[in-house]
Amino acid sequence: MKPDLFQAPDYYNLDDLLTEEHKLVRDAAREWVKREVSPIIEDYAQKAEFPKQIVNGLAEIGAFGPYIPVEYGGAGLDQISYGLIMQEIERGDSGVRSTASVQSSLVMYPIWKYGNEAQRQKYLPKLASGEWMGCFGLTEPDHGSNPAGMVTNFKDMGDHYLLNGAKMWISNAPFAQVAIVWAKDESGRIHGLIVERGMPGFTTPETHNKWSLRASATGELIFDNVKVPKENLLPNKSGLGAPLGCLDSARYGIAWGAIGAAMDCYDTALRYSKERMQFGKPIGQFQLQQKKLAEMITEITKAQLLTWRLGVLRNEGRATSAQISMAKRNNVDMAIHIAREARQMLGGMGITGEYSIMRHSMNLESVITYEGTHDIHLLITGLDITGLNAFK
Ligand code: TGC
Ligand code: FAD
Repeated sequence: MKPDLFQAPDYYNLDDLLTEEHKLVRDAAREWVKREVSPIIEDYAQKAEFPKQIVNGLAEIGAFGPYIPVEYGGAGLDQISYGLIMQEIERGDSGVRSTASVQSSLVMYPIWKYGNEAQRQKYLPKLASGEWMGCFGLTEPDHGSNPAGMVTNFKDMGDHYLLNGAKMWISNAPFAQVAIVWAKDESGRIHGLIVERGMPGFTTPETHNKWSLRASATGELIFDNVKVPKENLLPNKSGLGAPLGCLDSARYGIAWGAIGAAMDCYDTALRYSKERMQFGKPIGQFQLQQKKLAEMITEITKAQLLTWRLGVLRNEGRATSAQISMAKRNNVDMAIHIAREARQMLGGMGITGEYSIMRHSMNLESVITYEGTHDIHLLITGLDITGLNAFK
């Protein structure tokens, strides 16, 4: 792979909107990605393997629980710092950002928000340091966009719960020590359970042959009469709103992350357009190529503004789920279009692993599907503005 020459675009001087702390956090993540992710990631994506050696580094840059309080091992940062870390990591690879998103927003967040003090003390510091990795089981083979229909269930056996069912498409599943599993009780109410690797009847077969997110490990969670201790139930929230609340946090991180992938594709195509000569000129001198680049930087700038504003609203506790949906949908769509255009600008070189663009493009096919598909987020916006529910 070519050396990482990334220079972040900031067409509207958005750095002026960031605090010194934001810039320090972002720059540390950016340097770490250049040093530890860029040199190895293409190889791991080609091998379809998660680079486990980067887990400690992810913990050191605060990627595991950026906004979780310091007393639980988190970094105690604000929402914009969290977003900037996700942006920088996804600039390297969406699969690495996935690992961090799941750990932070889908495992640490529910333990912090819906768990009791003993659960927080037991799990959060180990998850923040990367000693333990976690995964989040909501999707099932027959229930993806409609998690309310889930069939995974648990029965109260007096001194423990008995868990049965299966989850599919679960990031980090093949190596996670801890799984946050969403399952129905005997009355059909959804609860979160903390399931640990090693509990008899719990297996995590890996999903192979993905063309997307290859450097992230994906798997199933299978529960065959798993005895879950009663103290592993998350006591402070139940119902579908509990997992959806975690998704708000993860979708917000993805909105920032997608900007990172788009910035990397734009920056690569811009540099290539000045170096690649055809018909005696750099290709960047042709109007058609300039149109592509001009539209890319315009869309990136709009997404940066949308997302920064969303971060401010989240810091103030005012961001709505529908606003988060809009940013996730817009930014991933923006990034996938930029990846496709940038890939074309590199001609044949664009399909190789010499450059990051094709990997970003393939990765974004997962990002546009997980955490709510492109169409589901459109319908969430539709519901919000009309008051009419397309899901019912
Ligand atoms: P609905 O009746 O609308 O809502 C049920 C309850 O949930 C509440 N709620 C929310 N709460 C918090 N945050 C949100 N975003 C919420 N959205 C809804 C709602 O108020 C209600 O509460 P209550 O108290 O009245 O019961 O639910 P619905 O069944 O009609 O479904 C709505 C829909 C389709 C929007 C929802 O099911 C949805 O978002 N579906 C998409 C599923 C999804 O995003 N799955 C993601 C799986 S995890 C994943 O992909 C991880 S990828 C990780 C990685 O590698 O990065
Ligand atoms: P379906 O729900 O079957 O949707 C198929 C198509 O129908 C989509 O285009 C969808 O938009 C459309 N559709 C569905 N309902 C409607 C409707 N009402 N109106 C209009 N169109 C509709 N899940 C987890 O729980 N944890 C994870 O860690 C996780 N990681 C993932 C990692 C990867 C690499 C991938 C690919 C997925 C992951 N997922 C995870 C699952 C992901 O959240 C689901 O794939 C996603 O929610 C969509 O569900 P589905 O694949 O079953 O598609």
